[in-house]
This record gives sequence, structure tokens and C-alpha cells, in this order.
Amino acid sequence: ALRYHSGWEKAWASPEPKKRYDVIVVGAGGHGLATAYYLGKVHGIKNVAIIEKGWLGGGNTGRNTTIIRSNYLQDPSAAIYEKARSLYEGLSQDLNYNVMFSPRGLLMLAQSEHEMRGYKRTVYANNLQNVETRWIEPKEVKKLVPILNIAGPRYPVLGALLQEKGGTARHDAVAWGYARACSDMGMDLLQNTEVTGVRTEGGRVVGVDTSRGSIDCGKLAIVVAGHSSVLAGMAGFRLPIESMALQAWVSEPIKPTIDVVVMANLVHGYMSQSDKGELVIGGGTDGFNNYSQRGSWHHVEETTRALIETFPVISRLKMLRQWGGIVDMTGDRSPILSKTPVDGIFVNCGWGTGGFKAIPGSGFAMAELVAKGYSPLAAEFGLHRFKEGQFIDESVAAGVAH
Ligand code: FAD
Ligand code: PYC
Repeated sequence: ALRYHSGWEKAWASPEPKKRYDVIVVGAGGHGLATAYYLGKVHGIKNVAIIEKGWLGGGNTGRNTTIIRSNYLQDPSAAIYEKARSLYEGLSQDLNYNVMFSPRGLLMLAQSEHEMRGYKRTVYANNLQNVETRWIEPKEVKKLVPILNIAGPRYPVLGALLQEKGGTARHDAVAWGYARACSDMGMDLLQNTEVTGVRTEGGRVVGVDTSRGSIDCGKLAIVVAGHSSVLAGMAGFRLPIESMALQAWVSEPIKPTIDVVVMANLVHGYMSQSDKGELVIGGGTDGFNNYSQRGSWHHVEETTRALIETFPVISRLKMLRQWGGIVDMTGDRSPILSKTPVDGIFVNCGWGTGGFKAIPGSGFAMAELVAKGYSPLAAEFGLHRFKEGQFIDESVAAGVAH
């Protein structure tokens, strides 16, 4: 500020596109950037471009409610989400960029007998998967979150699944940290550059067409969340993905009120408090497929109304702003990290309503898949599972209503 905001060093370069890259990653969200980062860091592949039609982190990565946890049910999910959570622990040091990881604890409230049984089952599964979660009784829930009304009458809190190592991180810092590290390795970040076509020859990818001209590549990683089907269409194959809007909103800032993250999945709401003091609140997806990257009044009203019994304080708060992102849903609510019918093209998508928490683990696995053609962490998330019926059902663990 003393220099009148002049002379700041740019965090990453904005170069002109080269004619050819060994790997092109489409999509500079968290997953695309992390893929590029681990390609360079772990596999030494640095002739890489990350192509982004807007600004980096401007998709779902910069629009989510930043909840990080790894309390999924199935073994392949526990493995990749727990890898991600553990990488988050050291991410600020690894990137030398403060991603403000805050393992403040994550609660999933049980507000029906059915949920209680479900979360207890998840705790048993997590204990076998080396994911630390535990079941806590209503008294301990109330101690952790004094503003909670646990008495009901309609939705009493019967207990909760607690993941003490869950929490939040600053979403855009995650994108910015990875972006700066990629740029420092000599990779090209091409913002405001839309991929408009995918070129193939003899069943193999040779390059992409973009709003800044054609660029050749050896391999192509499509990591574009809600636009995955659009990119797959350009390459000539289909994906089992539906896109729809998911939205979130924040209240006016208030004094520190709640220092854990709470998900109340029965009433389709979740809440945490940001460092600025705003209560960060979200609900379920739109009930129909769409590409509209914005919020809508009925969701704000319905979710806030539903949360009021459990969090009476919010009845007296003004809501400040709302926004939305386009999430990429699979039928089993698990992601896709996969080779595709086109040689040299890989996809990473289907993270739907829950991929922020997965960014480091997903990037790590995707980089391995792209570099070596196989990644143990990604193996069960291939497209083959939709043909073979090997679904990884996480519709409950996803937590968010769809
Ligand atoms: P994105 O960040 O969306 O990046 C994809 C990029 O691809 C975009 O920047 C887009 O512009 C670019 N792109 C698309 N088409 C093209 C093209 N033709 N050419 C070039 N670039 C293109 N997850 C959690 O774990 N915890 C949460 O609390 C949570 N809350 C959420 C709340 C909301 C409201 C939303 C919307 C999502 C939430 N999620 C949450 C989900 C999470 O945000 C996503 O799963 C994750 O951010 C996806 O990251 P990504 O890198 O795959 O996609
Ligand atoms: O996946 O934990 C999650 C989540 C919370 C809010 C939106 N997604």
C-alpha cells in the first residue's frame, strides 16, 4: 500500500500459448491445477499448459462452502478423500502459500433414527479404513456447538458423527497456491482461453482448438466439472454426468459464534463461520439439470427456514449475498478419474457437490494416471464401472440433497 499498490510481483505469468505441449489440462479449477502441479512435482512432466476459459479458480473451486472431510463409506472413497485431507494438512508448507487450512472439526448431525444408524455404520467403516471419526451423544454435540437447539420438537439432535480432523480451507487460496507453483515450474497458465474443439487422428488426441488458436498436445486431461459433457462431446464420446446448479449464501458478519462445521443433512443444510464472521450456508442442488451459474430465492428461503429450528440464531440474521456453481453429478455420487475411448484423453470429473475437499488427492491420482496410465487411487473410479455395474454408492456420504 505504501507503494500505492504499484510494483507488485505477479504471482503467475500470463504467457502466449506455445505450439505444442506434452500435456494440456483443460480447466484451471482446483482439480486441473492440482493435476498439473503433481505432474510436475512427482512425475517431472513440466511442458504443460492449463487452459481456462475464464479466470483461474472462477468455477466451483471459488464458489464452494469449503468443507473438508473424508468420512465416506466405501473403501475407494475413503482412500482418495483421506489422501486429500492428509495432503491438505501440509499444503501451505508444500506450496509455500497459506491456504488457511483450518481443521476445526466436522459434525454430521443425526436427526432421525435412520440417520443415526447410518452414521454409526459410517463410523464403523471409517475405523476400518484408518479414517478417524467417532459417534458422539447429544450432550457432547451441545457442548461443541452451544448455539444448537438439540431438543427439536420436529428434528431433535440424536447424536452426531464427528471428524475432528475435518474443517475448512480458503478456497481461492488453494487455486492460487497451486497456480503459482505451476507457473514457477515453467507451466503455462492460459486464462481467458476457451477450448472450442478437440482434434484427434486415428483414434488418438493430437490437440485442441481454442479461442486463441490451435494447440497440439501429446495427452489431454479434461477437468472441467459442470462442462465435462460439453468437452467429451467435442472429443466424440459421452459421459454419465448430469449438470445442475448448487448454491450457497452468507449472512451478515457476526462475532465468533460457531467454531466447527455442522452438516444437518436431514433438513438439507450446512453451516460454518468464515474468518470474516459471516455464517456460510448451503443447501441442495436444483431439482432439474441446468447450466445456470447462479443462486435462486427459493433455495435460500427453504434452506434457511429448514435450518432455523436447529440454529435459532439465524432467524434474526440478514442474508448478505448468494451465488451458484454448476456441479457435475454421477448416478452413484462418486467421481470419474479415467482413461476414455480416445487414446491420450483422460477425464477427471463427477465430483459433484463434494470435490473441494478432494482437490489434492484427486490431483495426485490424476497426475499418476496421466503420467503412467494407471493410479491405484483412481483405479476403481474408471468409466468401466458404469458398464460393469461396479458402482461406488456415496449418495448418503455426499450429504447434500440431489
Ligand atoms: P471447477 O473449479 O469448476 O473448474 C473447472 C474449470 O473449467 C472452470 O474454471 C471452467 O471455467 C473451466 N472450463 C469449462 N469449460 C471450459 C472450456 N471449454 N475451456 C476452458 N476452460 C473451461 N465441495 C466440498 O468438498 N465441500 C464443500 O463445502 C462444497 N460446497 C460447494 C458449494 C457450492 C455452492 C458448489 C457449487 C460446490 C461445492 N462443492 C463443495 C463442490 C466443489 O466446489 C467442486 O466439486 C470442486 O470445486 C470442483 O473443482 P473442479 O476443479 O473440478 O471444477
Ligand atoms: O461435500 O461436504 C461436502 C459438502 C458440504 C457442502 C457442500 N458439499
